[in-house]
Formats: sequence, C-alpha cells, structure tokens
Amino acid sequence: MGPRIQQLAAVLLAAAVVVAAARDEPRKNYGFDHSLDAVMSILNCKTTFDLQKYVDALPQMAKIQGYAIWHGRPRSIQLTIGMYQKTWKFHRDMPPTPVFMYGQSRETATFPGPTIVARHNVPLYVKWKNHLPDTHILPWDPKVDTAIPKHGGVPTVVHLHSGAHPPEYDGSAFAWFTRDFRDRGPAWTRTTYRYPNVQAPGNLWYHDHALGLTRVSLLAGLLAAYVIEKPEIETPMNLPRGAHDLFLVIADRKFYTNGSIYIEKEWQPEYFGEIITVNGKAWPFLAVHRRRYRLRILNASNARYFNITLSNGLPFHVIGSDSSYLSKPVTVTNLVLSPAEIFDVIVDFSLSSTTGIEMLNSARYPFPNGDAVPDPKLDGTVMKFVIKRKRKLDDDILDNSEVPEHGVSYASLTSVPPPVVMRKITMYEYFAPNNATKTTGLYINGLQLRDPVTETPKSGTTELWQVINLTGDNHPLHIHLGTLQAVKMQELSNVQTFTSCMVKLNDTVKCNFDQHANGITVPVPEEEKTWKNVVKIPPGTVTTVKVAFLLVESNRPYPFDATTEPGFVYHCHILDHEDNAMIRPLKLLR
Ligand SMILES: *[C@@H]1O[C@H](CO)[C@@H](O)[C@H](O)[C@H]1NC(C)=O
Ligand SMILES: *[C@@H]1O[C@H](CO)[C@@H](O)[C@H](O)[C@H]1NC(C)=O
Ligand SMILES: *[C@@H]1O[C@H](CO)[C@@H](O)[C@H](O)[C@H]1NC(C)=O
Ligand SMILES: *[C@@H]1O[C@H](CO)[C@@H](O)[C@H](O)[C@H]1NC(C)=O
Ligand SMILES: *[C@@H]1O[C@H](CO)[C@@H](O)[C@H](O)[C@H]1NC(C)=O
Ligand SMILES: CC(=O)N[C@H]1CO[C@H](CO)[C@@H](O)[C@@H]1O
Ligand SMILES: [Cu+2]
Repeated sequence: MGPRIQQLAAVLLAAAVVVAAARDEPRKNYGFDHSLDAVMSILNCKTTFDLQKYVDALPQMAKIQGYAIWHGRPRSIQLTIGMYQKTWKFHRDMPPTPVFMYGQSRETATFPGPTIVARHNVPLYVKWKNHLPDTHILPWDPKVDTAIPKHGGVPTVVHLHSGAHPPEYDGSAFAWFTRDFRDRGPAWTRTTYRYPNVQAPGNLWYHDHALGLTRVSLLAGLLAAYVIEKPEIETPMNLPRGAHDLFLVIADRKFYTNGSIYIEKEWQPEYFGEIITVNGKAWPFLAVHRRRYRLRILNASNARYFNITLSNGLPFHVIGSDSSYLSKPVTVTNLVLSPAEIFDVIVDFSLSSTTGIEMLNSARYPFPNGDAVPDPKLDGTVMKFVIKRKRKLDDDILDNSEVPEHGVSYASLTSVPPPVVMRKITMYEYFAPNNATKTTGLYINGLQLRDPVTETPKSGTTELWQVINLTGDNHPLHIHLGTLQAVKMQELSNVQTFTSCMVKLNDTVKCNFDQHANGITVPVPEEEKTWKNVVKIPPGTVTTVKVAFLLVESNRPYPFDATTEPGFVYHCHILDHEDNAMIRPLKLLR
C-alpha cells in the first residue's frame, strides 16, 4: 500500500471501528467487526479502492410500456419478465460482478431492471419467471426464518412496492417459487400477476420479497422502477419529459477485490457499503444541458439513509414523494431519503454557476445518531452532473417545461375521511445470547410474522397509527396496500423509563404512554406532506401517521376485494430489519 492508501486505510478503519463501537454489542459478532476484512480487501485492491469517480456515464434503464394503444385508446397487455444470473460492470475499472437481474430476456436484463411505465386504470399482467441457478450468489443466514425449497434453487416472489392490488398479487413472502416453479411456498397460487393500476399517478418500484431473503436478493440486483402515468393530471403540469425525465436509483454496495458483492454470512442489523452506485454504476456522471430536468430519486439501499445536496447549492423543487404528487412544489436544498423512499424533483441546471455539480451525501449511519460520517472520498458523494457546452440551434436546449404552481388536490391529510381506529405500533429490538439458535433481531408489538394477525383495518376506511420507536435507529415504516402520511412527530420524555417498562411489560397502558408522549413536536417536512409509502420513524419519538385503506384520489374504496388470502404485511423497510423480523401480517376486513 502506498502512503496515501495507508492514510485512507487508517481513516476507514477508524470509521469502521467507530461504527462498531457506536452500537450496543451484547454479542461479539453483532456488529461490524467482520466488515474490517472487506474494508481491508478493498484497500488492498487498488482497482476498487482507487476507483476514479465520474468515469462511467449514468445509464438509463430501458422503459417498457405496460399498455398498448389500440384505436387511440390504451388497453391491457401481458409482459413476461424473468430473473437471470449474469455479470454486471459496476465501474470501468472493476472486474465483472455476478448479479441477479430482471429483464424481458437474458440479453436485456440490467441492474436495476427495466422501468415499467403503466397507465392509470389500465390493468397490466406480468408473468414473473425465475431463471435463477440452484444456489444464491450471496450467503443467507439459516438462523433467520427463510424460505427453503426442497430441491434447491433460489426462492423469489415479486412485490410491487406502493401498488394497490388484491392480496393474491402482492408477492407475499410465503408465495415464493424457484426456477420453473419447481418448488413453491405455502401461499403460492399463480404464475401471472394482475396490477390494476387504479391508484393516483406516481413512482413505485418492484423488488423481490421472498421470506428471509429480501436483503440479499435486492443486494444481488432484483429491483427496478415502475411508474403509473395519468396524462389528464400530468400533461397540464408541463414537467420536463423524455430525455429530461430521469430515474436515479441509488444503492450502496461493498465489494470483494474480485468484484463480487460482499455481505456477512451471518445476519447483521444493517448493511452499509462505501461504494455508492446510481443506476448500477459507481459514482457515475451525467452530461446535462442548461435547462430543467425531472429527477426521480429512488433510494434502493438496504439500510443507508441519504441526506443529499448539490455542491453548488442548486435547489431541488420537490413535486412528489413516493407514489404521489404534492399539493404544490416545495423548494429545498437538501433531501433526506430513507431506504425505499422516493423524491420526484425538478432541478434547473440553467441557473448553475458552475459547469460541474456533485451530488453529495452527509447522512450519518446508522441514521440518525450513528457516529459514522460519510467520507467525502467515498460515500460522501453520489454522482456528478456535467453541464454540456451550449451548441447553436440545438433544439434540445429549448426548455418549455416548468415547475408547476400547483400539484394535486388530494395530497392533504384532510382530503380523506376521518380515522375510525387508533392503533399503537411499538418497534423493538432484542439481543440474543451467544449460544442462541436465533440471531439478534427486531420485532413489532412483541410479535413475529407468524404470530396471528392483530392489525385488521376495514377496507375503505382510514386509521391513525401511533408508531413508537424503542430502538436507537430511524425505521422507515412501509404498509402494503395502504398509503400513509405523517401527522405529527412528538418526542417522548423519560425515554429510558418508558423503554425499560415496555421491554418488560410490552403494554402502553401499564407503561403510562400518555405521560411520556409529551415532548416537543417536530414538524413534518413540507416535502413529505403527501400520501407516502414509507414514513421515517425517528428514534425516541411517537410518530402519528394517518393510514388510508382507500383510493386517496377519489376517496373511493378499492374496486377489488382486498380482504382475500394471503393478506398483506407492514414492515420496516430497512431490508435487514424486515427479514429479521420487523414485519407483521395485515388483514383487511370487509
Ligand atoms: C470472490 O471472493 C469471495 C471471497 O473470497 C468469494 O466468496 C467469491 O466466491 C469470489 N467470487 C468469484 C466470482 O470468484
Ligand atoms: C442534511 O444536510 C443539511 C445540509 O447540510 C443539514 O442542514 C441538515 O441538518 C441535514 N439533515 C439531517 C437529518 O442530517
Ligand atoms: C434506501 O432504501 C433502503 C431500503 O430500501 C434504506 O435502508 C436506505 O436507508 C435508503 N437510503 C436512502 C439514501 O434513502
Ligand atoms: C446459553 O447462555 C445463557 C446465558 O448467556 C445461559 O444461561 C444458558 O444456560 C446457555 N445455554 C446453553 C444451552 O448453553
Ligand atoms: C406483547 O403484547 C402483545 C399484544 O398485547 C401480545 O400479543 C404479545 O404476546 C406480547 N409479547 C410479549 C413478548 O410479551
Ligand atoms: C422510546 C425511545 O425513545 N427509544 C429509543 C429511540 O432511540 C433513542 C436513540 O436515539 C434511544 O435513546 C431511545 O431509547
Ligand atoms: Cu427497521
């Protein structure tokens, strides 16, 4: 190692040690100690560690139209999308990495997979096909409740995140299947899913959801974007379109020197990588014109939060978050993204004072109180925009798009009926003793996924959920089918007393919840005031969210039966937590 590398090694080692020290570590390998090997392997490998930034152009994933036009009207079609093992170059100077990817064929599969563009109210049928090999490319932990097929193979099942669809098409963790449907999970019923696309227009994504494998299968590459368009709403907004409407799918990864993706064999509470990829490339660059661009920023990391800014201070005009537009655009200079969170923004590069603009990240990890701070040389940067020289008579530069004055009328909390039920949802973590057969993990309300359902909302109603975080981390709450919006975030007083009481009694009444829910109120950020699919739940607070089990755009019940088997789930979207097992069943009633 050269002196500069050695210096950086020391910094990195220090950072990793701090991460380990920052967490309670009741057992030796509950932490990040093994990650030192990976850090070292990266340091020893000049090609990986000395990766030059901004040498790969930002790719755009292929767009697949999820409808046909027949006599001028959109109509349903069926797509076939497969899952393939291939290799992918994450950087010009890295060896090819074995990955799992979605694609319409082996040749066209990409990391992330193709973006599906569906049309509002036009159902789309997708046949999901598993072409994966007999064994996973990444290790999984048998101490975590995991889908295990009789005949080998990689269990998969696809969940359309944010989708409003009946339970049989939700991609239940128990509805998995292996190659050619050879083995199938207990809730498996069909090969082809029907997505009704009845909800408001916005940004969704699809990803794997097989029991106990979500964190490794997404890490391996089974994730992609999905859009529901509704021209009646979107055309009048006059947003940037076509080549100026881009997805940025951000994901952090850690690699071995041979290019393979690194993850601990044993389940760890959070996966962090120091290499930031956007659309499958490490620290890419994008050449842009001096004009407005629409950027749909999706955080597809396992556990990393991002706090992004542009290096020259250019603002983001936020027009939507997750799968809904806002009431009106909100202008901010930084965005905090949790895992699985989406911000839909417009950036006006014509106002740039510089020709190169870096997208920076400053979120500590684990978020928000972890002692690890992103390294400006590594995870402190995301990508770079490079402004193209102006050419004469270049039509492409003419910009008729705008930041609309108004968004949609249904984004506000009061656009839906008042709640009919109030629930308390408590997030815990437990530390298994060294000799336990189960690993350390997390859970909700003292219960596990396989325990009987306790959340049974009535389809067509809204509810208030008070979500209490008894852990040290921020957890992004994700509810299948329903859509949610934070109402209030209030800090808890005497947190230690309340936490130890809850750990003992697991009962908010006996633990005098009301007497602790009296701290200061933290405002809900303006850019998150719309119907979301993940709401960040900060530590030491009770976050009250309104959950709508209806179509918020029309205030009508779902035009399908949402009460069938196998039901839905709600969970934390830190994938490592979801797998083990911050996840509970959700069953709608008529
Ligand atoms: C890369 O190295 C790791 C660690 O030694 C190993 O587990 C993995 O199988 C290797 N990958 C390939 C493609 O050889
Ligand atoms: C995000 O970054 C901005 C700008 O650097 C800073 O003001 C803000 O406090 C950060 N937010 C969080 C939650 O870290
Ligand atoms: C991205 O999403 C993952 C989960 O999917 C989450 O753990 C992570 O914190 C998010 N990161 C950002 C930058 O939003
Ligand atoms: C496991 O460890 C606990 C304490 O850590 C101890 O009380 C228990 O006896 C151990 N069990 C076995 C089977 O060794
Ligand atoms: C926690 O409380 C729930 C609901 O009151 C109960 O069903 C569950 O068994 C309790 N769990 C533990 C570990 O005490
Ligand atoms: C109830 C509660 O506040 N639990 C934890 C939330 O997170 C903080 C860390 O920021 C812990 O100190 C609390 O115990
Ligand atoms: Cu979590």
